[in-house]
Amino acid sequence: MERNEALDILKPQLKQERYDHTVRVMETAIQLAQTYNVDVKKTEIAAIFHDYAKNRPLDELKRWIKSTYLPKDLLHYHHELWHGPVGAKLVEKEVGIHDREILDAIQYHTTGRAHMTMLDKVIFLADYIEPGRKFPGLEEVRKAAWEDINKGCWLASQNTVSFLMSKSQPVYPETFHAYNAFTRMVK
Ligand code: DGI
Ligand code: FE
Ligand code: FE
Ligand code: FE
Repeated sequence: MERNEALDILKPQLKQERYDHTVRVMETAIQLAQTYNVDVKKTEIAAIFHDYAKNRPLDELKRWIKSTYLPKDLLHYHHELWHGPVGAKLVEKEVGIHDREILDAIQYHTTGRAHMTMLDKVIFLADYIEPGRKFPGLEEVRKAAWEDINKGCWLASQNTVSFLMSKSQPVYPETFHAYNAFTRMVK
C-alpha cells in the first residue's frame, strides 16, 4: 500500500492533532529504519496505522478485547493500553493488512514486549521521541535513539516505568518485560 492511500484511510479515523502526531511518528520511524536497516515500507505502514484505534470510544475498545483473541488482563489496566492491541485487530479487519510483523508492531507500540523485533523497536521509539513530544528526560532518549536503538528503547521504557510508579499507577507486565529485556541488552 502506498503512503498516500494509507494516510487517506487513516485520516477520517483520527482527530487532527492525533493525525499530525502520526505523520511525525512516520517521519521519525523512517529515519530510524534507515539508520538501523529495517524495511522502510513496513515501517511506513506500521507507523501510519499505529494509533488507528486511538479515537474509538472506550466501550467499543472494551468490546473488541472481550470478543477477540486478545489478552483479557488488559481490561484490568489503564484504558490507554487498549488502542494498540485493538488497533492491530481493526487494521487487519478493516484495512486488510495481514502482515504479522506490522500488526505486532502496532499491537505492542505502547507497552513493548519481551522479545521485540527491530520493527517493534522502531515504532515504539519513534512514538516516544517524535518532535512534538515533551517528556522529562526526552533529550537523553532522543540522543541515544540514533546511537543505539536498544539504549533508546531502554531509556524510554525506564522513563515510562518510573513515571507510572511516581504516580502510583499499575504497570502492565509487558511494559516490565520490555524494560527488563532492554536492561539486559544494554549492560
Ligand atoms: O498513543 P500515544 O499517546 O501516541 O502513545 P502510547 O501509545 O505510547 O501511549 C502512551 C501512554 O500509555 C502514556 O500515557 C503512558 C501509558 N502507558 C504505557 N505503559 C503503561 C502505561 N500506562 C499504564 N497504566 N501502564 C503501563 O504499563
Ligand atoms: Fe499509541
Ligand atoms: Fe502514538
Ligand atoms: Fe508477558
